[in-house]
Amino acid sequence: MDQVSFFIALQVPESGGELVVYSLPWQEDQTKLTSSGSLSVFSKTSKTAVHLEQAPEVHKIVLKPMPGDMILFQGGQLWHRVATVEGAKDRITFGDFLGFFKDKNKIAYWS
Ligand SMILES: O=C(O)CCC(=O)C(=O)O
Repeated sequence: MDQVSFFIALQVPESGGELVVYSLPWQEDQTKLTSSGSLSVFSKTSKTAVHLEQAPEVHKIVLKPMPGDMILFQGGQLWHRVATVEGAKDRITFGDFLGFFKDKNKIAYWS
């Protein structure tokens, strides 16, 4: 694993906005099918789709950060989504990413 994401919650919505992280690793041949309220992943190789909320082999954690909390996770390696935000308050986060270049000699940082 050579990439990490970290997010600091600045403002949380009245409802929703949880970060849902699934145990399914991201792979090059996959594409996202849906994202509103759920997430399905389609494999171009096997031509099959996995509905992440319904697949018994896929586990998830649901994180609801409070303002000032920092979440550190493997955002580049694990399928994840942000639940639909409800109410008048926006969800505001400060997000950063760290990862190695291909030759592993340099680290890239972006936010
Ligand atoms: O805002 C978050 O909680 C995470 C967002 C994220 O992982 C992303 O934009 O890929």
